[in-house]
Amino acid sequence: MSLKLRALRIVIIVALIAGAAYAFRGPLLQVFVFRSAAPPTPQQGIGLQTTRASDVTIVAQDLEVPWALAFLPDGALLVTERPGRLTLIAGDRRRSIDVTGVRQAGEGGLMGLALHPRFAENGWLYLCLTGEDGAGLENRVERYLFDRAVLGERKVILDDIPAAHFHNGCRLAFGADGYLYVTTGDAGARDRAQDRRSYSGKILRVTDDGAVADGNPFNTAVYSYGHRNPQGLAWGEDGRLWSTEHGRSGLGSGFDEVNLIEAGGNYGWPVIQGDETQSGMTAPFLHSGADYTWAPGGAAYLDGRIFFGGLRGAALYEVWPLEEGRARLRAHFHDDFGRIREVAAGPDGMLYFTTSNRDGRGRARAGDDKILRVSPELFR
Ligand SMILES: [Ca+2]
Repeated sequence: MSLKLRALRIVIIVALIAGAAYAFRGPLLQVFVFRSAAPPTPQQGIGLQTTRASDVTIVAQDLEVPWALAFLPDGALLVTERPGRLTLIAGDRRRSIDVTGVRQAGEGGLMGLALHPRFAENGWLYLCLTGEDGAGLENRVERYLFDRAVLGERKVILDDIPAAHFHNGCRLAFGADGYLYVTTGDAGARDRAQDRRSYSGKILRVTDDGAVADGNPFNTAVYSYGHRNPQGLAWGEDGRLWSTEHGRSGLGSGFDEVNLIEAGGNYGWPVIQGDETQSGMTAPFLHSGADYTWAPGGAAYLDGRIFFGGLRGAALYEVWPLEEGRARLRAHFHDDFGRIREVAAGPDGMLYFTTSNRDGRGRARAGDDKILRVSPELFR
């Protein structure tokens, strides 16, 4: 081969590689983010999106900011809609219940939903919502008797949780220990996240009627602190608790977090973020980096992986924890459905997730908002 031809071939190959790198710069940037300073090694490979939007089934549509999902023993689906509706979906049938006292304000409104571990016997359903007391907005956790699609016997089990137009937390989930875990945001007053007497910027752990859980680290409802706006809770099969949390916002976005939650842990907000460390504070297991924003919503654990919704990131994220505190991160359906908020593992082994394009920050598409279902087999 002549020298000229060989040079031409090298130029073409270099141009192709540069073109491909440019075309995939987004996915490459977001597919792998590592907690440690160690760069990704080639052995870990690069996992691009493997799934297609056509693999997804629409379970329900024309909802308004579906925030949390729960599965009833009879197979029906319950969803909170942020303006203040609890909606029951059973096949093609749908019934909405207006929840009294909800005040939708900014990111606040009707949010968290959980069923008691013995729901089949006691019918107890829990909601986390923004309401008003004499002093203004508050977030509170309420328990109801849910019977034949009616909400009865309302009991407020936690109240006076600071609320604001932003950062309300409000995810509810029961642990295997039988206690109810409640996330709270800093409600715009960042320093309160470090104040262990405040309910702002915390993960709380209480009994099924709102009393302090036995063994809590500070003999209060506080389980962990130093949080900004935790939005997802999911336990692994090893019992470890994972939580997704929004990092700094505004002009300097990024530093969204996936945390491994331990009793008494201080997760650093607003003192440390990203890879920063400080004695007595726990850095995130995984973060999005300084320049990328997931805006993580709900989380679910399935088959050894943590899935969570990305609002600004407009993706279904999958975290695969590896040895030595490292993790592999993949983004599925990037931009296919817009903003993704809640993610839940169904009793059928399928993964359910919701769009959030009607929350004032997205562009509503036909049928929004939706509940979608996908088989986790697609991600293998
Ligand atoms: Ca943190």
